[in-house]
Amino acid sequence: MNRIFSGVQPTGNLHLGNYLGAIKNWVSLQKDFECIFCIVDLHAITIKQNPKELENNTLEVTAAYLASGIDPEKTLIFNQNSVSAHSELTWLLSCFTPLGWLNRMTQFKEKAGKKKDNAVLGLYSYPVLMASDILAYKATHVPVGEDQKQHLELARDIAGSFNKIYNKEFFPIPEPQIFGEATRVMSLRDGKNKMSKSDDSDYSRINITDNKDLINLKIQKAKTDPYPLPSKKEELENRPEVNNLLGIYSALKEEKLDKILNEMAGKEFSEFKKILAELVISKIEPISKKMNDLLKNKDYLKKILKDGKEKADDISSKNLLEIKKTIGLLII
Ligand code: AQP
Repeated sequence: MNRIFSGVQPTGNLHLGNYLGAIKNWVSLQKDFECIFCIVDLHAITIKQNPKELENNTLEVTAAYLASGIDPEKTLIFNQNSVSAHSELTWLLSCFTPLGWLNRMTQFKEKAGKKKDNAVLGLYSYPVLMASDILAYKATHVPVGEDQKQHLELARDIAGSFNKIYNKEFFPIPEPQIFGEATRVMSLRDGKNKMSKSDDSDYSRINITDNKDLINLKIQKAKTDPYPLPSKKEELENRPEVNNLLGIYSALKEEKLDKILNEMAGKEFSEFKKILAELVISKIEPISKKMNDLLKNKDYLKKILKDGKEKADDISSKNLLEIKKTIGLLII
């Protein structure tokens, strides 16, 4: 049986990268797969969070899921901390994860920066929590943006190693699903850095909650270069900002980049940016309006999370029990 697991951290500033790299793809996957989409609040606290904001951001991501088209009738939506199997399994799997594997993780190196000794243990073991999220449900597929590929590989290694130690196909080896023309949406200010929630410049990203005027302004101000738009993919190689804007356009339009290049070749950026801004607004504005409506009824959002939690608890607690028995832990 195929089962999908993925999540978004409730760390504020949900952006176009999160939408194109993750949420938009999830909406289509619901048709063919059993899906579990989590709001990964335990991952969020690996970086210092303001308690009130964390709570609000959790509801905001829930609203963004629903407003984008995730259907709670078909799909499980819940917040990670409410299902204890995630934390419990993290301890168990951390006993199967060599430090050498974790030492290779580039996200830890980037986020801990030069002050590695001050970084918290949770930031270091973040990928084990991510492996637990997936393996607690024996998920077979994990749709993510490019940036999470390395963490997913670690989850595959942990699953494989556990299976080998106990000589059984206990965990399916989860497959990454990386879709579309915008698997890595880059900053609007610097095409070499990914669009990110934590970038100090708000002009580096399009937030899902940005209004029409702000989206327009951010796209007009987006970094480009003095040359017209090219006609071939190869000509994009040394033009990361142009590549990024065309990738965003192509992903939102749901058309191949080659087709977009054909249409746009030779245009000036002033003209392309207008067309791009219109498209972004037409896709993002309805989501942000719906989100605002949903956020007026927090009890409804909490009810969705509670229903999801109950079903998620049911699946994950059974798997956790099996894992404990496999390891030889005495269950009283
Ligand atoms: N720029 C991106 N392009 C494509 N996909 C992206 N994702 C994130 N950024 C991009 C995908 O969004 C999903 C949820 O991500 P997350 O909430 O775990 O956050 P993150 O990856 O930590 O996002 P940020 O914005 O990069 O946060 P900071 O600034 O804190 O590092 C994932 O599937 C991710 O691949």
